[in-house]
Amino acid sequence: MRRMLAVLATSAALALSTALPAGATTGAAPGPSGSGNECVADVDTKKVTCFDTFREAAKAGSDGAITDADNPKELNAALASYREDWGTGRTWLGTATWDSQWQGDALYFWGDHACATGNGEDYAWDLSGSRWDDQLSSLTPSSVCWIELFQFPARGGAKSEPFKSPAGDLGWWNDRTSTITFV
Ligand SMILES: [Ca+2]
Repeated sequence: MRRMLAVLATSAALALSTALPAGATTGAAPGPSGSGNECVADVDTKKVTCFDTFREAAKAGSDGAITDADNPKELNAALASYREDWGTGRTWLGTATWDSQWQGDALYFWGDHACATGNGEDYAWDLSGSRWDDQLSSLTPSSVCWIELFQFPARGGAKSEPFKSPAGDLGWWNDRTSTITFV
């Protein structure tokens, strides 16, 4: 099992190094491939792929390393033990959902490292030009990143306080986010 995971991690790193756009930290997300409502947003490649179930999305986001997580709690636990074993690997950063109380279409953000300690931005995702622009209504930060929202594309307009725990109702921010960042 460990050997298989190591091979997976290596091939994922190779795939990443060829697909990573140089210097790109934001940019309009391309349309998703796949037909489900559970969508993986890869912050490194900017690719969105959708699935029918949380479990399938978690498996894809982790490049096949996590095969049996059915909710954020199970995913956090699986990733924590994965990091203990391997020290690194694909990481779930947080989730944004279309409706309040974590209902509707979900965008699961994945990256190649956990957010660094402190308030510096680790990742940004520009929602403008995608169907998620001005639609987010609830959030679930992972255990390794906080989430900050911006009103307009390219970190424009109002900026939220960091969301450090799940928020089922975004208040003023309901349907107003165009850039999401992970800090
Ligand atoms: Ca909404």
